Amino acid sequence: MDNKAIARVFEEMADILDIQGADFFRVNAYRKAALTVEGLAQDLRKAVETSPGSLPKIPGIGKALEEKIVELIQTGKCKEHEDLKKSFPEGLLEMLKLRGVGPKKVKLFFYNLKISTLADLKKAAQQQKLRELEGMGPKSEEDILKALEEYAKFSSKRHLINEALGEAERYIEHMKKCKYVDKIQYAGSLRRWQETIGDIDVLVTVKDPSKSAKTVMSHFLVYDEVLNVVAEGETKSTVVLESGIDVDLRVLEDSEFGAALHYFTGNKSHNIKIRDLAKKKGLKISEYGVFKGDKKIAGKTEDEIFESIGLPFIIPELRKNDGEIEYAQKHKKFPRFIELKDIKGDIHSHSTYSDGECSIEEMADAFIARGYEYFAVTDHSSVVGVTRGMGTKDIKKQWKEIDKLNEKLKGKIKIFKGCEVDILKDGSLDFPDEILKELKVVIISAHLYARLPSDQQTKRLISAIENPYSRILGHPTGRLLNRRGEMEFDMEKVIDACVANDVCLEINSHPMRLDLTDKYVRTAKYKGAKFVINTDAHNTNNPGFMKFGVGIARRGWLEPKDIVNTLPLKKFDSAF
Ligand code: DGT
Ligand code: CA
Ligand code: CA
Ligand code: ZN
Repeated sequence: MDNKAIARVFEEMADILDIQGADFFRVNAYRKAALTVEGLAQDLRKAVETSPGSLPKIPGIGKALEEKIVELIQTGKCKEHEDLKKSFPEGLLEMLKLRGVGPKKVKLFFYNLKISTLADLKKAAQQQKLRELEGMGPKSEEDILKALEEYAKFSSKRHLINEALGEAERYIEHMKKCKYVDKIQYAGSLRRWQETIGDIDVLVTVKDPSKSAKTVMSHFLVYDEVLNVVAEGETKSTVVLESGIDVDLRVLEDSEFGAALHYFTGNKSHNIKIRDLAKKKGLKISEYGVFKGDKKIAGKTEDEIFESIGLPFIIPELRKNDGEIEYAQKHKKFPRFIELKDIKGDIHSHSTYSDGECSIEEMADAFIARGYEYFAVTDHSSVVGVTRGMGTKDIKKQWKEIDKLNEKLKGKIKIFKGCEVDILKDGSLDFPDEILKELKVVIISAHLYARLPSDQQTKRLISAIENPYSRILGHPTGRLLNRRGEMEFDMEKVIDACVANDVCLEINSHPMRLDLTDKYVRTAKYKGAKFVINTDAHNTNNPGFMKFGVGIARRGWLEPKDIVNTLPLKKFDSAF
């Protein structure tokens, strides 16, 4: 069991305990342990193998958790986890994914009506049994049916990009241990940084193909995490990993690597257009190379492929056949698009003042480690979840802590005061002006009332955008990938209102959100909008999500100048 699998076990224990009503500290201890383990650079499995039964000292992991980690590594299981699972139907964890359903409701349904699957829940709602329960009524019963419908519609077999990327990187790591592997690269939707991934495509070249292609292929099949071999061939195989993700591997000749990389990066529609363009020039493009008659004129690198048909290199993120090829033909050169290194700070983050898992100081350390010059603490206002949001008293207490930390961390990082303030039903904000005016970063977000009619939703959002204290529209569509669709509203009008009121649009980098998505980003850019790319970090690992938001921004053709948090500290402080 590797670090990631251990973290998954702890996370599941936290969810189960949460539903069972264990106290916050116990639940959070597991959540934090999951985080810590996942974030460790060192492979715990190896540590236990070298000195059986013991672990190196890990900050934040006490004796009891340490024993569980050793147990997990040595036996693949841990008794407490198994006991928790025994006492607990699996379907309950899935229920947490429904809109408006948290541990409290899961508990209510389970202990009163023995509802333990989504199917049970649907039946009970249809039979109007839910409305009898405490705190429920016909309206909330109706909401559950809608949430179930939504979940059925949006849950899919596509994988979130962070999961797919993690799997791909670990697999490639494994492949590199085979000494015959030369070049290796993932292609497909993952290389294009698409927000969800169907399967992982990996391309590999082999040093001495006639002798060693077979060895490379068998090395691919013996990977620890392979659950099933779906297809096995000399140059192409497909496996399913334990996480449920499929991986396609292709073994190539070095002379065709560029052509194959271009072909398997796609997308299909881009490929077809490129092929047609080549045809017009009397060339033929395939996954093996570019050919003039029988003569191969390019194939080894992707640069060569583009060059052979008279185009500049097109970054994978743009390859969607929505204008990139025409642009390349016309301008012969692309602007320099945003890169991760351009980001100077993250201005949407949470701490234990609301639903974050870590203290402000712990978060500060995580942002310092990324080399940022600043970040903003933007905990929730009180409407969300009621018990976990901040009231006026809390936020004033938080300011004092931020002031102290800014003293302490002087020269290392600057912390800005902020808030992710809820947009109320009528478009007003969930904090009074006397609070808002003290804040540098006011993110306005709609978490509730996602189902208002489109007209009303548009009005609501615009009226919040027009509030003079609003600076950023947070995760604008409210979608959750594989779970919930977008709120319905007139996007063009909302973008126009943002431009008119100098409110930035957020690209929320959380892999479950990736909101705004690229097509709206591009629309907004041409309307003159400004953007921020944030991670909405709720713990010290989440700042690592930034690259996914940057991927979306690149897919939306953004340059550094379009994005406010590329500004260095001084400029940001004076300009924002
Ligand atoms: P995914 O896996 O659904 O997230 O999306 P992709 O884009 O990774 O698609 P996948 O894995 O089916 O195929 C990888 C690439 O191979 C795809 O982006 C383009 C190329 N490709 C696949 N099938 C065709 C095809 O029929 N024609 C052309 N021109 N290219 C194809
Ligand atoms: Ca794919
Ligand atoms: Ca594929
Ligand atoms: Zn939010």
